[in-house]
Amino acid sequence: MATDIVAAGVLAPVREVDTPGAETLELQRLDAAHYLHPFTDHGALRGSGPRIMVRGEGIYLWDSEGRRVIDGMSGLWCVNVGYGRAGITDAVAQQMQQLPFYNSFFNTTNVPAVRLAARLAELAPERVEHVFFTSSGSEANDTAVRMVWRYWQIMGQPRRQAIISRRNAYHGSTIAGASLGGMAGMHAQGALPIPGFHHIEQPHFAELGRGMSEAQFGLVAARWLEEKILELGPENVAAFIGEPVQGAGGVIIPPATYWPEIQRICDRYGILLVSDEVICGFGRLGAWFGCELMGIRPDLIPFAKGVTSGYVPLGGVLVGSRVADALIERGGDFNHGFTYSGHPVACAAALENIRILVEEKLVERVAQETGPYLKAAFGALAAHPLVGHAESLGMAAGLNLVRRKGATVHDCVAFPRELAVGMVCRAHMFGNGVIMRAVGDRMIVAPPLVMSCVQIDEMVARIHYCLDLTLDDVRRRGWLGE
Ligand code: PXG
Repeated sequence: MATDIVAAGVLAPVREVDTPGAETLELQRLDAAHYLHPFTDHGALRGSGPRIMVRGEGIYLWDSEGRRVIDGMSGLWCVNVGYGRAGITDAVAQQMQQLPFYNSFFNTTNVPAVRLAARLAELAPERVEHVFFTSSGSEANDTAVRMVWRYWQIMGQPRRQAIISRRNAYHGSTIAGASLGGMAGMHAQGALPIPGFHHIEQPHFAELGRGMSEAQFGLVAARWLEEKILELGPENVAAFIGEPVQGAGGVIIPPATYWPEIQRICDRYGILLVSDEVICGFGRLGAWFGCELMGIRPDLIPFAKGVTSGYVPLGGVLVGSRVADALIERGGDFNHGFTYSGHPVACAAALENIRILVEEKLVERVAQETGPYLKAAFGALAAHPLVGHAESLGMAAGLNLVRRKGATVHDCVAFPRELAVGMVCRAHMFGNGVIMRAVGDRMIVAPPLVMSCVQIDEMVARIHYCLDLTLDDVRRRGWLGE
């Protein structure tokens, strides 16, 4: 089967490189000697040597050995308009020449920051008219936390400090971001979460919904929030934060009943709702913001990544009228900000990026054309013997590698965790022209929004081919338990 796809010409063969060239080897040596990578086992990386990406165009990347690969992860959930956009590089170059930097403290501002703030207010949901800029998603979430606490002080309820999040959420790597996040591996490496951050279970139907319909499970999962609020005392609870669809946690798409019930519970207890749109924002799910699809009205919307398609770092928090009115009319000084808040070059990149998203109707295209196409093509991978289930929303998709398939998602038999089958699969993908992320044994993609239906076919064919290679591999290793 695997070789048939290659033979049929669906897949261009990927050039194998046995011995990297001298420059690649030199860069790998320097990398091992000096560069500490994010979220990386440095000892292991030293053994394998990193792949060096040197060029991008559209949905493709090229490494230092000239091998082409489909960037199934949009850089890291961010290159929404694809690589090689001259409009963004021109906008950035022009702004650098005109005014590379000035701060927004002390009664000053700059043109791109003002224009971007106004543009974001147009794109944001109703009653969201203000924005606070940062340079990353982590800083955006730190800012959201500080705003939440300040809001309740202004409102005369300073005891409201507890923030509720979810297990397996990802909200960044700063102290507040990692505390908000529900990643056990991060918490285990320090005194995290810091006090005041609480976690409930995630709305993960395949993992936790046995014996229920999806709709029932959505309500049950949302009510874990209510239980936690009552346990902490509503008078102590400040906010709930969640990603509309959990990204780094594995593209976990909650049942349709989940978010409306979360909104009802937040309303009932007066709690602020924060929709972390660092991944879901700027078209990823087929809407400008994921909250629009989930039927919620968040008070704060942290964003980053897709706002500039990653060309230049930029993040921020969209601030709804409830919090903005309190901060502006009653708050006085808000003692928070970053040197690079409203960086003119980053804001210029964002303005051009948004112009491209609008001009090429990329958000509508994901909603109406490529998102549904990916859903059908990627969903069909569920027929593969190694795949338990596969789902997607917009341009974010995930499938589960299983030892044995079952009649329902709850009857599939998982591989023992320690076999790390996802990493085996990821290596096949990486070696065969497509970048996929492995989250345990869940394989995920979030390709650039410019990916066409023909390119979706190419990506899915490669994924299928690599699933075949992975199946052969795990069978050879005796891991199927047959
Ligand atoms: N919130 C969400 C929902 C994110 O996905 C952040 C906040 C933090 O953003 P910064 O810009 O500070 O990184 C993120 C980041 C992965 C992966 O492996 C995902 C992210 C970052 C690194 C790795 O999927 N998301």
